[in-house]
Amino acid sequence: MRVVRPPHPLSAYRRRRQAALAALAQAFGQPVPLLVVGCDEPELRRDRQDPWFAWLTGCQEPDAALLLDPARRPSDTLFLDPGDPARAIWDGARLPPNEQARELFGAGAIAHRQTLEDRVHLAARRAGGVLAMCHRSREPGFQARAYEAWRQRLAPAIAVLNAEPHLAPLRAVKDAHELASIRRAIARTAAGLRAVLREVPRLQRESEIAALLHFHYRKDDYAPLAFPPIVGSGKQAAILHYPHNDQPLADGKPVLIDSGATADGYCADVTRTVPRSGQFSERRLREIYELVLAANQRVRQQARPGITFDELNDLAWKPLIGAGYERHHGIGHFLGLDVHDVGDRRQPLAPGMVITNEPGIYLADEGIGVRIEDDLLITRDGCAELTREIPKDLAGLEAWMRG
Ligand SMILES: [Mn+2]
Repeated sequence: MRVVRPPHPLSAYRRRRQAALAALAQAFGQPVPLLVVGCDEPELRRDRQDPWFAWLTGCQEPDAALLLDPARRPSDTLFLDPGDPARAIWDGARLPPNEQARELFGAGAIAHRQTLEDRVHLAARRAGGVLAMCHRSREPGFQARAYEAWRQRLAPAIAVLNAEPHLAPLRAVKDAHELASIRRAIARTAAGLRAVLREVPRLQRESEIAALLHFHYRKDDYAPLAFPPIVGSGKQAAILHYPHNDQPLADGKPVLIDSGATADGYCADVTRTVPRSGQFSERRLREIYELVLAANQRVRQQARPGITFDELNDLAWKPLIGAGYERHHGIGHFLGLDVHDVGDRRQPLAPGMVITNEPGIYLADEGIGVRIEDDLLITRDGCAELTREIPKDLAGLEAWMRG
């Protein structure tokens, strides 16, 4: 039996579950049960565990679910699906819902997935016909689809409320264990970039860079990448989410590399833009690069509790716009279990939040795209640049490319 332990101490998950119930009771003015469904087998293999489910349980089993019922003691039940025993020869055996599994995940109670629907009805009826689930309207994913399926299944007797706006503020502030995971994802990304950047002058195609990143980010434990790498040379560097990575590396042009490893499901998200030759010898590229670097540094200097994304955007882009360049995207996003993690971008930043700092200038006509992206932890009096080990000044990058 393959046993995957939760990456963080069980007390951390318990604390998150308790905080979630408390936040919902506060938001809805009464205790409300919360259902969070884990990914099924195909979804898990294609991507990774649903972030809400991972955050609350640390459980990687397929077809699992968590029900928090504030009217019960203990309030948390983890549902596991042992699956069809005949499938074990194909997919490996699953964890059965027994006492060992309950202890492994530190759940208050454990139950068979078959009993979930009855338990949901019971919990919702006791709460006056309401149940909360997480529905993300920005970039909806697995949980949003589960929300819709359960909403239809439970209507009209039970109303499904959206827990996400009320739980997002909790997940946006990372605890020490989450920060350790993010730091590990970044260390993995730094090691990968260090190994790959020195190869760039000898490589011929974007695909070689992308494939090497996959190798280095996954070789330790086959953890998935945070997202498919974006490796764009020349005019492809000016396509923000360039997905193909299949063109030759153009001589005398920059290569934009936007990628990130994961650790414990947590993401790194780092962009470096480097000259294909290994040297910033083109005057025009240097000029653009320095402008973007200055924007990146302005944001790093000002990122602190109380400041908003709007203010950081002004700091980053106003001088660039003043110099005649266009703003194509926001300065950054929250980072965590999701690459574009949950959190309210209109609210002031607070200690424990992790954001990206990624200004860029994109000149497709000139075959130049430059983005410099770091990951920042908001601290009590400013921010810590978690990606500082990865150079971004011209000399530092050239040194890494020399090997
Ligand atoms: Mn990013």
